[in-house]
Amino acid sequence: MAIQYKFPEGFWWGSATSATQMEGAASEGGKGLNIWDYWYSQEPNRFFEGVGPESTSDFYHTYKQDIKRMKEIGHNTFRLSISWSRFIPGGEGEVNQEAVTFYNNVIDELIANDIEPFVNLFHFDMPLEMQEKGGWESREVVEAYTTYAKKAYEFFGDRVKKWFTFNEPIVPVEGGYLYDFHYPNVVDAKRAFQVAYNTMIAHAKAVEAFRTFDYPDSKIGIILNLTPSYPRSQNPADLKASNICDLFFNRSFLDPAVKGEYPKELVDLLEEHGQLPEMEKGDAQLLKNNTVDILGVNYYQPRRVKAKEHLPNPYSPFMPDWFFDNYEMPGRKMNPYRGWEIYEKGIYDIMINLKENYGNIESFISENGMGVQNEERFIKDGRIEDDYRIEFIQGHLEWLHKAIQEGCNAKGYHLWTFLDNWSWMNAYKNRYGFFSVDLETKERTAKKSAYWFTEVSKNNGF
Ligand code: BGP
Repeated sequence: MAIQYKFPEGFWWGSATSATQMEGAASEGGKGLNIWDYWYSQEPNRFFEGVGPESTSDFYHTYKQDIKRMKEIGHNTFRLSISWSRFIPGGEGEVNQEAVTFYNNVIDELIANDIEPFVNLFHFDMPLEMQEKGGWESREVVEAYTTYAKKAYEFFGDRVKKWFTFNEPIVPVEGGYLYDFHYPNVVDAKRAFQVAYNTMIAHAKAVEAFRTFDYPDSKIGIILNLTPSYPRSQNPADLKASNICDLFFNRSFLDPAVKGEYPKELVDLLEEHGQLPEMEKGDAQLLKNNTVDILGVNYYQPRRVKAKEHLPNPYSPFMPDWFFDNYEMPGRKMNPYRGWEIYEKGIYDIMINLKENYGNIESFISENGMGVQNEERFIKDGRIEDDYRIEFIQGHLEWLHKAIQEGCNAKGYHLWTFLDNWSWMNAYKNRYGFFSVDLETKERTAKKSAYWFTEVSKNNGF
């Protein structure tokens, strides 16, 4: 078949996952507790069907065979995260030798299979002791994270050439401090902004530390979930709502990470409402000096917004949502399981924005995917026929291809995710993998999309 969408030479084909969601072995190998282990022990009912993070997809024990599977379906790159509480139980102090052995084995096995490891340092999984010290509200924790990052570079930096400080740093802000879907389940915008700000400081310090190492062909970046804010209409009130949304949910991390400074409009808005976080002398310079080399873009769904229908209750806690309402566009295409709109062109709009407003920074799609419930319905002859997922990936790749044709600096595409994995409060509700996982036996079976992806990677297009 003729290839209609050919990608640039050396395009990164692969997938992404995170430690807590995939490794399992939560109380093995000397791992300390993180906030997920703890929260689950306190409130198991808040997790879909009461399934917690203790064994997830068992990658800790099966990494060898799993990496072989990655190779078979055409991965040339793969993103994992290091579990801070596994590597340094408690978050500070001694490095855990069993963790060093595990991550060394994974990294070496990937490289032996010609799969470049992309390593992320923080994917929502704060060590419990660090949370008890105040989590990202505390500068002490920022320092501990910086030390952890240095240790990771020291132990693995000779082989890992792509590093990421954080995955979607805004999600713990939203989940933990605004909307009650991550521990510590606080609802307090002022604290949320402090968490967001200190996370950025931790990020910049980790970038700064990275550059003291002599790894000349390595890069460091951050992974952000960039969700375009589409206004309902061109009415100035709708435009204003979408602009504020963009400031809160995209530019709050994108601008400091890539440009080294916060948008003035955002700072002014927070100041006007008495919500500015505490800053320290030297922070602005730190951010300015430590912008990223590379940006990972996670994209699942667009955000559609409109001007508020009603004035916010002045007695309610301050929220970003004081400035906009979500807009349910009639006829929008939905993934009903996850409740997310599917809008493939969003990927193109993000890339054009990076090209036009962010110096066309080197980037890649670091997550994109479709979570579907009860996929067993689609089993035919022993395999899940996930044509909907193929269609989803293809639709997004077509727009990514167009962006690249127009000069965007996008280097790859990673699916979320390789194996069905544990999705936080949703546990195993929605499945995202190229491979399904039987939760009883942990047996893996390739879905139709895995075979399709093998061809795409082999042909460098479709
Ligand atoms: C991203 C996260 C992942 C993953 C994915 C799917 O936001 O980086 O950790 O979970 O979303 O979302 P969910 O698991 O909520 O369905």
